[in-house]
Amino acid sequence: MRTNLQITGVELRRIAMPLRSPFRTSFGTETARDVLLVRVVTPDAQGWGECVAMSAPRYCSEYVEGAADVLRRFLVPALPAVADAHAVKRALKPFKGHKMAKAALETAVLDAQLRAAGQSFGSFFGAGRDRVPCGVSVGIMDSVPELLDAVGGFIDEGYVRVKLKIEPGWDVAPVRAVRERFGDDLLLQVDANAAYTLADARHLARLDAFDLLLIEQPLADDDLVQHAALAERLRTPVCLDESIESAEDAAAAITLGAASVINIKPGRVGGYLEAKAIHDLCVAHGVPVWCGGMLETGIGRAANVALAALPGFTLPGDTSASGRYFATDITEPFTLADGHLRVPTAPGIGVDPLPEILERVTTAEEWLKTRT
Ligand code: NPQ
Ligand code: MG
Repeated sequence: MRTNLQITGVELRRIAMPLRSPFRTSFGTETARDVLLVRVVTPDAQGWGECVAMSAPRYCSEYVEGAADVLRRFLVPALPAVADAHAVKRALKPFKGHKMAKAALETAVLDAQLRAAGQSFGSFFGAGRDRVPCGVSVGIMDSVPELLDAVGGFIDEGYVRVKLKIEPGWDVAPVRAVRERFGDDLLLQVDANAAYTLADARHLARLDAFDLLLIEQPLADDDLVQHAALAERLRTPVCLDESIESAEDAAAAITLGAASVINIKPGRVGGYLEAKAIHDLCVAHGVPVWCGGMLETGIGRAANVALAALPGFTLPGDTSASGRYFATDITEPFTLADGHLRVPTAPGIGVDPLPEILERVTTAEEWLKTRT
């Protein structure tokens, strides 16, 4: 495979994508997705990366303007003139944090590299399947009847697993209602986005009655030790999302007993190479993983679906269809067939933005020169 990619320039593009309905979590309500796209240009191919940071630092410390700033000021200037994705990862390592900004740049380089070599993401990472089963993440609602309507609609669409967003005051009752309405066979899990403390352990143990697949990120991001203590007091398996920003974090969580399941989001951990390393570590330790979602456009979704096809991804992910979030995606939409999404097979991420739609949603463009 060709690994000598001459990077001649990088484009940062901001796009505004209205959400089909507001998405409420324990950290806030979103009505639109503010996305930063990175396009890497080389003589052989161009490549795309999607930065999954949100406009405000509520899910984690990163935010879109901050990601654009660190890319422009530090990360893009640090790119080697000739590189592949592994060399880019090494070149970005001296800069602390900013995993989502790094992931977008590394992914764009990997996409260009694989397009030049004629290899798909799935083939490069060792995907073992040509389609992946999909779950759906359901936001906090104003009432239980509203929630039951939403969940029923997603089940009718074919989603094979339902994840309910929870927070103090919206946990046991909605979970009980969904179980009662849709039965014990529904694959059901919850995500607290760090909304509880260890003082809530007794309350959270009430969820044990509902046979959930897992409870995701109940406590604060940096509370590995307290997650381990909580796990001792719950029958429901504890899954970590926000707490895991690297393979080292995953190793620590497993060693401490803080996570019996891990949600892998390539953006959160600095890219697909690190995501693959976490997958491999978890397979070695017998820890199941699944692919999270950050309301990606088709660009980010394509790569996530390829990752989710790796053998260690034994639980359905949040890799929902484009239509879960957007009336119009910037690529050909990902659609559910029998609860599954097809893994792209074309080179690189395997999809391209549709030029007219991309232009229509673009709010800003910026061209960054690189070393040559
Ligand atoms: C999670 N995602 O697993 C996240 C968090 C999340 C699919 O539940 C705009 C952009 C709104 C990104 C809301 C899902 C968001 C977002 C929630 C990410 O924790
Ligand atoms: Mg989560």
